[in-house]
Amino acid sequence: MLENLKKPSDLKKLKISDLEELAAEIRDYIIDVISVNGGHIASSLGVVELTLALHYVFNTPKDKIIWDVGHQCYAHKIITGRKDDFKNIRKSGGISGFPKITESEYDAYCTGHSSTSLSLAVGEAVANEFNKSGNRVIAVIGDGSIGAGMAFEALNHIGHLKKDVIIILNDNEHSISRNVGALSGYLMKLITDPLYNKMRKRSFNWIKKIPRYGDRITGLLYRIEESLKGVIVPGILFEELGIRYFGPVDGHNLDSLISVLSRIKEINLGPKIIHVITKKGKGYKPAEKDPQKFHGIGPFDKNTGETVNNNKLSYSEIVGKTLAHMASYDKKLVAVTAAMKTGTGLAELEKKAPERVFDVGIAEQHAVTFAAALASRGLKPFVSIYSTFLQRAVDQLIHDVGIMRMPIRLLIDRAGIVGDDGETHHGLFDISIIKNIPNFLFLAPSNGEELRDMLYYALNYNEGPVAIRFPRGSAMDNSLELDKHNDFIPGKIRSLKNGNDVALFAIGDMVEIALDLRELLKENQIESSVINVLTIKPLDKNGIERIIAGSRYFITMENGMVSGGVGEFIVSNIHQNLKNKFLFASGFPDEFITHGRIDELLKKYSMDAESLKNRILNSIKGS
Ligand SMILES: Cc1ncc(C[n+]2csc(CCOP(=O)(O)OP(=O)(O)O)c2C)c(N)n1
Repeated sequence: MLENLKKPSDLKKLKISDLEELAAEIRDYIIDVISVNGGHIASSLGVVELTLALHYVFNTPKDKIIWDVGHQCYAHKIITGRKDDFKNIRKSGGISGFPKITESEYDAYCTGHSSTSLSLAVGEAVANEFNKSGNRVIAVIGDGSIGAGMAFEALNHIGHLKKDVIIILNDNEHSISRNVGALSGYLMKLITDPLYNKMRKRSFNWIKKIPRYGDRITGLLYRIEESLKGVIVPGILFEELGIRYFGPVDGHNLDSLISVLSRIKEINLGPKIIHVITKKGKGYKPAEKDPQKFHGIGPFDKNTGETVNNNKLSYSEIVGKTLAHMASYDKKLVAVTAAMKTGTGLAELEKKAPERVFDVGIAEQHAVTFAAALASRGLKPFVSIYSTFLQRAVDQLIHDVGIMRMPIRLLIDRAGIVGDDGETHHGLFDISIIKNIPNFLFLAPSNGEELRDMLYYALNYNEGPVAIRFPRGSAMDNSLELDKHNDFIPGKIRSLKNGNDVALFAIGDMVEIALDLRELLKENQIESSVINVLTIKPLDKNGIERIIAGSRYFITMENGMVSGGVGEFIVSNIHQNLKNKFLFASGFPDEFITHGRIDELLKKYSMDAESLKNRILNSIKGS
C-alpha cells in the first residue's frame, strides 16, 4: 500500500480497511528507520491513524495541518511525498526530524519548540478570512503542550475572535514524562467522568444528525445544542472560553476519527476542539511500555528495544547525581524543571527527595520567575533548562532575576549544537543573551569534573544569579566522584598548556578540541598555549591580557554564535594595542544551523581541530 501512495490525495481512493492496513505498514517503516537513525518515535507512532484521517478528510496542502512541537510528524512526512527520504531522516543532508517549510509544501510551519500551533492557527484563520481562500486550518497539539503559557494566550484570543480554527487535542497523558499540572488532571476528568461521557454521546449524536441545510439552519441547531450542553454539563473549560468541545474520540479508530472530522469539517462556525485519545508508542510494545524512554531516542535494537550504554556520565547525569548528594546535607536545595525531568538529570534528585523537585510543565518563563521567588526567600533553587528552550524566558531572566539580583542557579543544559534535532534545538544563543544581562555570573565547564565543582560553588553563591552552560553528551567516565569536589574560583582563566606562537582561548567543550589542535599545530612547528576560559562573565581581563601579551597571535573558540559571543567579548575588552594579535573567533556564523552529527557540523563550520589548524596557518600567512 505504502509503495503506491505518492501524495495524500491518493488516500481518498482507499477504503477504511485499506487505511488500517496502511497504518500498520507505516508503523513498521517508522520502527525500521528510527531504530537505526534514532528519533522521536513514541509520539509519531501514537498519531499514525490521526495523520491518515486528517489527510483523508481535509484538502492538504491548501488546508493546513500545524503539528505542535512537530516531533510527531513522521507519518505525515511519509505520506506527503517523502517516503524514500524518510530513510535519511535526521542525518546530514537528509530530511529534518521536524516539519520544515523549505522541505515540503505540506509542512505549514517549522516547529520544534512547543505550543506555537494555536497562535499560528488563529493567524491562518484570520488570513483565510481576509483572503477569502476558503481554506481550513487544523492545529494538532498535545496534552503537554496545551498547558504552556503561549497556548493559553492563543486560546484566550481564539475564544474571543471566534474564527474557524480546528484544534485537535492529542491526549496521550504524557508530556515527555507523565504529564503534570492541573490542566492534565482536568483532561483526565473529561475522559473518565460519567457526566462528561454522557455529554460526549450527546454531542456526537448531534453532529451525526446535522442536516446539510446550509449555514443558517446549522447555526441555529448549533446554538440550541450549545445551550443544552451548557445546562447538562456546565463548566467545560473550552466551552467557557468560547471554543466548542467534542470528545473524547478514540484516536486509533479510523472509522470514528474520519466520521467526526468529516462532520466537523462541515461546520465552519467558529473555533472547535476535538479531544482525541491516543497511546504514545502505539504498536511497538517496548515504546508502549516505556514511552518516556522512546520519546526521543538514539539507535536501538528493534527486537528488544535496548539501547547501547557507553558507560560514561553525561553532563546532565552529573547534575542530577551531584544535586542529589548536596540535597542530602543542604535542606534549602530545591530544583525546577520545565517538563524535562529526565533529560536534565533531575529525576535522579527526585528519587532521593521528590518534594524538592518542581516540574512546572512546559513553562520556561514561569520556571524562572517561580525560582526567583524561591531564591528571594532563602531557598537555593537550581533551575535546569535546555539552552534552546531558555530562549522563551529571556525577559524573566532580565526582569525577575537580573534586576533584583535573585540568586537562582541556572543550569543551561544542551548548550551548543545538539546534532540531529537541528536548527530549532541547537543551543547557540545563550552566550550572547546571558552575558549581556547585568549581575549574572556566567560559567562554562570544559568537563564533568569542572561542572561538579561549579555546582558545589553555586550552591553557596548568594550574591546574585549564576548560570552554568554545558553541552549535550558524555562528560566523564563513571569513576568521577560526585560527593567530593575541588574549590572553584570564578573569574579566573585556567592555563592548560604553554606556547608562545598562538594562544587558543577555548570555552567549555571547545577546550578538548583546542588540545587536539595544539598537537596538530606542533606538527607544523607552531607552539600554542591552551587557555580554558571557564568564566564568561566577569571575564578575567588581566589574565587574558597577560597571555595575549606573551603570544604572537591568539584565537578564540566557542560552541555558540560568533556574533555576540565570547570571542567578540574578549576582543572588545582587551587593551587596544593587543588587538592586532587577534586572528579570528571560531564559532557559528550568522545563519541557522541545520541538523547532522555534531562532528560533521563542527567540520562543516571549520570548528574541528584539522580545519582550525588550516585556518590558523592561512591567517598567519596572510597577516
Ligand atoms: C518550549 C519547549 N519546551 C520544551 C520542549 C521539549 N519537549 C518536546 S516534546 C515535549 C512534550 C510534549 O508533550 P505533548 O504535547 O503532550 O506531546 P507528546 O510528546 O505527548 O506527543 C517537551 C517538553 C519543547 N519542545 N519546547
